Amino acid sequence: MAILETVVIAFWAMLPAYVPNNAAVLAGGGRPIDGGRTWGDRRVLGDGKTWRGTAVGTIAGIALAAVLTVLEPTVSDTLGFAVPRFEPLAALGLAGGAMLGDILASFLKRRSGRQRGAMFPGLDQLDFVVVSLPLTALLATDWFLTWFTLEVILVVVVLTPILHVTTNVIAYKLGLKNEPW
Ligand code: CTP
Ligand code: K
Ligand code: MG
Repeated sequence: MAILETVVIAFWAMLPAYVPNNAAVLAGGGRPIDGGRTWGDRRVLGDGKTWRGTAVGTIAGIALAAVLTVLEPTVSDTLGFAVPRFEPLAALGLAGGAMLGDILASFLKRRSGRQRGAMFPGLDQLDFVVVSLPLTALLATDWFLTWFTLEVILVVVVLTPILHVTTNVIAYKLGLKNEPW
C-alpha cells in the first residue's frame, strides 16, 4: 500500500476519535463527572471532565462518522482507493473510546498529583488512541481488522501526536483552551 494511501486511510478512520476531545473543549462546563469527589486529598477526575463535554464529544464523533459514511462513495471514487464507511459500533468505539481514554488519563493525572490542566507528555497525545482502538476492536472486530492494518496503526501512532499538538496550539491561540496541550 502506498504511504499516502495509508496516511489518508489512517486519518479518515481516526476522525471520529479525533473530534470528540475538541468538541468537548467547546462544550465543556457544568457538572463534573466525579461530582467534586476526592480520593485521598485529590479529586478523582477534576473539573475538566464534565458530563456535558463527554456527551457532546461522543455525539460529535458519532455524527461525524455518519457524515463521513455518506461521503465515502464520492471520496473513494475521487481518490481512486477506498476509505472506510463507519458501522455504528465502530463509530461508538472510536468516539466513546476517545472520551473514555481522556477520562482515564485525567484519573492517572490526579493520582500522580497533577492538577487540572497540568501536562503529561505522551499520555496527553495518545490517551484516546490507547482506549479507542481496543474498544473498537472489541465492538466492531471485523471492521477493525479490515481497516486497521499494522501499517495504519503505525501511521496513527506517529500522526496522532503531531495532529494533537497542532490542534491544541491553535485552540490555545484562539482562546478556546487554557493550555496549549
Ligand atoms: N472537557 C469536558 N469534558 C471532557 C473533556 C474535556 O468538559 N470529558 C472540557 C473541559 O472544559 C476541559 C477542556 O475540555 O477543561 C479541556 O480538556 P482537557 O485538556 O482534557 O482537560 P483539562 O482541563 O486539561 O483537565 P485534565 O488535567 O484533567 O486533562
Ligand atoms: K486531555
Ligand atoms: Mg488539558
